[in-house]
Amino acid sequence: MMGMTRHLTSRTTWRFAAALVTVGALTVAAGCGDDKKADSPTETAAATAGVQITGQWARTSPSAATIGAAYATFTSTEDDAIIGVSIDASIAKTAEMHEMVMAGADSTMPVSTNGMGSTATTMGAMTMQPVAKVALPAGKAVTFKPGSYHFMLMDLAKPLEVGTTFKLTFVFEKAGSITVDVPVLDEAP
Ligand SMILES: [Cu+2]
Repeated sequence: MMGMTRHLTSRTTWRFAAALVTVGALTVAAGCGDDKKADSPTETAAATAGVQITGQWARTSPSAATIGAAYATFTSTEDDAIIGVSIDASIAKTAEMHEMVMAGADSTMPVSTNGMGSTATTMGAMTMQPVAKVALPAGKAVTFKPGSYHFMLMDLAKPLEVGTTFKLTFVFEKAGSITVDVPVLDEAP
């Protein structure tokens, strides 16, 4: 116990003014051309309770399109599940949760190849179907992305234009409803 030596420590107090370090977030990403297709988000969820939603975006829609698609990554602190999605009628009539599945060879559903994570699937043999529930295991990031789970925006009120945003509400089994602003982009962020 050295409680009597306070005066010594005061002499060795050093102040480093402006020890402010701005860390450029621009790590030179390994953007080089190895066949890296999986663009998996590496962000981890903060230690807050509930579900964290990151990287949400919607693909711009051609003016003739009546459906749109939106994507996001969900990370829950506890075992949860996403059980619904809703959208304002000023954007689209309804929103649905979809998954891509292998379908019969007669499928003519056009599938965007943009961001497809898998190289082994035959594009023409995949189609999508509504899904009622997607599990969110605790601590595991679940990404909705082109070629996988996605949110389908049915009967768009107007085309989704790059630079705009709209609100999308996700419903979780435990975490309840969470509404986020979804930017419209050309490509995945
Ligand atoms: Cu779909």
